[in-house]
Amino acid sequence: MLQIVVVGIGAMGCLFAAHLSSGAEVTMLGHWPQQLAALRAGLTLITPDETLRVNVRVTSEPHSIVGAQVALVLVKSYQTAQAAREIEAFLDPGGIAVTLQNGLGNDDMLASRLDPAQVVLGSTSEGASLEGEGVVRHAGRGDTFLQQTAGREPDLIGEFAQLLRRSGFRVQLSPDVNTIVWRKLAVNAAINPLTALVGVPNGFLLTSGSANGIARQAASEAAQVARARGIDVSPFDAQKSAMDVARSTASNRSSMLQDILNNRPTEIDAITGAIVQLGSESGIPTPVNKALYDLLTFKMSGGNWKTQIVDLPGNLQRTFWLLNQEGQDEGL
Ligand code: KPL
Repeated sequence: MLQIVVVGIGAMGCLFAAHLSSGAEVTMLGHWPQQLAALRAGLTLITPDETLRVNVRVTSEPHSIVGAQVALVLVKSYQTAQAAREIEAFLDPGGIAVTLQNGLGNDDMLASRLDPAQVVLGSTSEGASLEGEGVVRHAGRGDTFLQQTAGREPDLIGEFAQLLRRSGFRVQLSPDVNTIVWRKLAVNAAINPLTALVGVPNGFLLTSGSANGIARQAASEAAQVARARGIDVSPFDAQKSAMDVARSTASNRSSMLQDILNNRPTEIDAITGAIVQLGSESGIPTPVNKALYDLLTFKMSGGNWKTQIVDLPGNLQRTFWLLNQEGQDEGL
């Protein structure tokens, strides 16, 4: 049996650990005391068809883990540096670290501590939310992609992909996961900071004219930055995907909004911040992502984002004032 360590004990970590534990030796690694205590008593998985109780091994001590062939990284992007240090302590020399996280740069951060050949870029559109400590709801089925690397022996990625499939996930090996990561990044850039800023569910992007325009522009800028870097993301498709996801998750609170509501850090740097930075390096203007970045980081530092609208470029001020107006009726 494969020895798998799921790094991260949030919703996505719980979802993957619950499914994988039927066919592998799974250990969950994390540092959130209440969640660790709840998971030690058992993990509850709620799907549309059934509610399952699963026993998983849980630890907060990376040095206690021996013989891990796969580290499945599902921490938030701002925790990746710490995760990389921990994985370095326990991963087998022939093992792999698979990242299915949001945002850019997670694979590079893992590769800065591990052998880069051990790092596998992945992406997933599975949806999960925590209903309470130790209780995860499988909110929506999605696709999972793993980077296919030719000539790797033994083919641990292929074996892990098979295990994921047997555990109920839709998995494809792809030679170009980076493009898939960028396409998802464009969707996250459109939905997450805006919903977190105004405090609204994802469907607000479809009902508010100003939010719709801002979201489309954020997705389009991300696509233009991708293209400038030789990655095949069409601005039209990026906008369409963002709107499709907003529709299919209309009543959901985005992960970034949940982070704000729970006073946790957000993934703004690995999503919007990365687009702004790479845009500036590639000579692609990203004014809407920059505005979202500035306003949300101001809000995260405890400020009132509405007071910052006057500092935006002239053409964006009206749009964000309207956003503020339209958000008043919908705010959570
Ligand atoms: O992935 C998401 C998130 O909340 O992080 C989306 C797709 C935006 C759904 O809410």
